[in-house]
Amino acid sequence: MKFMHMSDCHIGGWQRNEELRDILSESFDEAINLARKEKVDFILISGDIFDKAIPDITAIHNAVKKMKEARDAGIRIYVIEGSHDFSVTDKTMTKILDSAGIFTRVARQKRIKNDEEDEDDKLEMILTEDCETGAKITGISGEWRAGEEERYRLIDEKHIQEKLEKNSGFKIFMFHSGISEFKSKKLASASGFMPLSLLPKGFDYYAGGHIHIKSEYEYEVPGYNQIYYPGPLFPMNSQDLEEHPVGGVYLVTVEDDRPKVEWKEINICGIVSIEVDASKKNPSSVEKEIRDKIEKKDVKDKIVVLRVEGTLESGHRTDIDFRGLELFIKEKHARTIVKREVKLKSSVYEKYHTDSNTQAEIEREHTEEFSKLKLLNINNEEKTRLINEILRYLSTERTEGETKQNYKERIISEVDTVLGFDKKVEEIENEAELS
Ligand SMILES: [Mn+2]
Repeated sequence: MKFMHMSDCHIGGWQRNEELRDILSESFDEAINLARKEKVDFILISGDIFDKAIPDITAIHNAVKKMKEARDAGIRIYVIEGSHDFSVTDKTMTKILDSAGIFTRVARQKRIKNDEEDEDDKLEMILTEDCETGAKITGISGEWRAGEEERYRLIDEKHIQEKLEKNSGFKIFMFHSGISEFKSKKLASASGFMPLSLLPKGFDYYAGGHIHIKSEYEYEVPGYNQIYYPGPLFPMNSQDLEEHPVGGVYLVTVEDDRPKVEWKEINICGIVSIEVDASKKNPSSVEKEIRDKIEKKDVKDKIVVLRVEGTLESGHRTDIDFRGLELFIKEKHARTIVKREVKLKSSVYEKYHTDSNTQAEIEREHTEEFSKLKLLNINNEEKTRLINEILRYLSTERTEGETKQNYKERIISEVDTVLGFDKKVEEIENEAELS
């Protein structure tokens, strides 16, 4: 038996850069081609297949065409959702593709009502059996800001252990969460981590997603055997483009229920880094230095990551003609350019300044600020969570063909669910009926 494990494809991501969006698509194609070449029995995708619950149509089209090819070649595809393609209202593209038979969602649980007072309901994990290899697969999808942790706490541990003992075959647990015990310094500010003890024990392979750095934990923790995170197929932010430029997948061969795990790179496009220290310089000398550095490098068909840092001696950072530099790099036939301003400051007055580099960091900075406001009778942590979730739903775009009215209703209903208003309304209606 042989399978491929991939994760965090983020198809449709890099929305503001068409070239990078295409490279994402090409990486996915390449991974599926490799699965076919290696004649794997099935493919596991551990969440964040898509960058959004309802992604861009072109991106879906390419990915579905490719997955259909794999299906026609007899390769089964098993998925869970990640924090990106998850939706509280369950209105997701993954649900549609599951119904269409392109792939199978395996994060299936049955809620068992607990009649005892003060005791929570339990979740029974449902195993999906691969028809040809007899492998048993289950898992838990990632939710926004580690919302899945609650689900893990409800797992009926006794039930799953009995099930694992009763069933033969290779057993796989798919998940989309970080593990606090494995959290590195670099990921200190990242969210979506939970204690290892919440992961049910006894599976032969733990197919992880969510962590955008390839990580492996083999036989390090008793009871968990192999925990693997392949990371994304292609870096998803400018920092990772420089620091973790090459993505990939795991190929797992199973003999006598023991997995042999092999790493395969998916490398579509080379990356050239150009760094310039702007300290004690003016905008035009910074520009000249960048041009000189580009001249000396072969950037043809490559992604150019341009990193500028430091405080300018004079002038404003917006005086650096990045647009002109972009055209200059394109003339050299680079595939695309990604600009990284690391702590790039002007010495002159600026209206607004932040040291944060990424959208996520800026959002976090503001969320912290806003969560201090005394608005609702809830704690700061809960406020932060709510702000983040609402921000996320408000940032979803209108899908093609969706009327303004439908779009408005969808957003309102999603935000209602996040705030728990829908349940409140239901309660009030029920009470009204009773009285
Ligand atoms: Mn991801």
